[in-house]
Amino acid sequence: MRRYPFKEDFLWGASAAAFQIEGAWDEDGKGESIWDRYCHNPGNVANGDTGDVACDHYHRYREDIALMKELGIQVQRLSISWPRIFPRGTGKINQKGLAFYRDVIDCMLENGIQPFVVLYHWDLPQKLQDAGGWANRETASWFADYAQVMFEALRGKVRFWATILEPQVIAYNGNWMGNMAPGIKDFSTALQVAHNLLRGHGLAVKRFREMGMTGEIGIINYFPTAYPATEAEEDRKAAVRHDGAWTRWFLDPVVKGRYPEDMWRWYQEQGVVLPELCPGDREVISQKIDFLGVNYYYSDFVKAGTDIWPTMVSLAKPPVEQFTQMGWPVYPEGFYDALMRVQRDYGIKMIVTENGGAFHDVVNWKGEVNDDARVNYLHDHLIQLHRAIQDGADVRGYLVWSIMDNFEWAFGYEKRFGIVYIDYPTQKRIVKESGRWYGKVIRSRGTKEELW
Ligand code: IFM
Repeated sequence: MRRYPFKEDFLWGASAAAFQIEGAWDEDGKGESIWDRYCHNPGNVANGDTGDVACDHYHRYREDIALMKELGIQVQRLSISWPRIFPRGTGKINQKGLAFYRDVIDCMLENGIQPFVVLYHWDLPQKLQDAGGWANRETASWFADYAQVMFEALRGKVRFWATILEPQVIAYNGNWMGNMAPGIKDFSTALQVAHNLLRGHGLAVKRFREMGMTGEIGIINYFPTAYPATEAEEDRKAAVRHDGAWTRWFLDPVVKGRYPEDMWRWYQEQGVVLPELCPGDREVISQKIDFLGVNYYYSDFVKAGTDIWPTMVSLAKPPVEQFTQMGWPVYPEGFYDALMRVQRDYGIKMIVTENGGAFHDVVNWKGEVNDDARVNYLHDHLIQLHRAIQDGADVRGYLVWSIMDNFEWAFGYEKRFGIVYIDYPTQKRIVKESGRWYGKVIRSRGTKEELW
């Protein structure tokens, strides 16, 4: 038996997002978001599910925060719903929306939980989408104005802020593949969206500094490690392009102040219309950040091919035995590699802001959820995290996805990621085996042999 002790000041917690748990989609003056619109259009989301009620966290946040405390959560990541604050995206503030987040954060603080606030977790006000969404350069400035309101409203209460969560998914799934809101299918639009998301990020960081905010600010990216499927040179190059599209395109401008040249050239050769770069954009995007949020779930095994244009790659069958309910390969070594790679190529302080798995959970006759598969997933990934830290990765915290089952976007409620089970018809919460196990890891900082 081995032990995997983490340092005393290592931060342990969990994550969730406004649209995925809050519900109350049109209450107390909230405006429509692109995800409300997307769900309400039949055929977009599995089983016709919507975010209208979700986990009803809007009305049950006190109960949920009490549960977080019981589990030993030290840091809880939440996101702010932009249309709750600005129903039309800009203009008049909805005071009830602000009051809700002040109450949630005060309640976390009273319970000894540090709030970690994400400003944009995908629920753009529909009014702004009607004006072109993130493809419109002005959206970045409206985002900074909204961020400024939140900085002022929560000044002194929040230690960790993140601007944009997984810009890759917003740009690609929402605007290239069209399998998420707003459902657009155009690669050039996706790159323009990506550029404005990064500008919005930089403008918000600038405001944060100008306002003399205390605490730390960063951006959260998604890191599927890209491995060549074979040793063939063309597969190696394909993996470099896949990584270029999903990781470097979004991180190089922020940390290194420029888009990756190999990808820029490749896209030109493929006839892609590249984003409009204006004077000053580079400087705005590359504002100094305090940490990078790393989300890791699985890795990709890549070969040269024609399935995915414009990168000209195909995805190979992963060499693993286990897949999650999402069909994602379970590959904890990819987590280690992702963290080491960020350390090597970007040399930046990290917080793991999401890691976890969806599995088929059942409530047994005793009313318990014995989710051994999730315990194993977390166990194996935490061991890799520990290894990466030992080997020099500067990782300061780990937040599991997710504190509770929730609305998994186009997959609806069927896919369960929580360490707390939600019985949607009754809204009853049941702490899963993984929640109890994770609580013990937190309390012991990984020092207890029997946990491993
Ligand atoms: O549920 C999502 C979350 O909103 C963003 N990161 C990935 C999770 C699992 O798909």
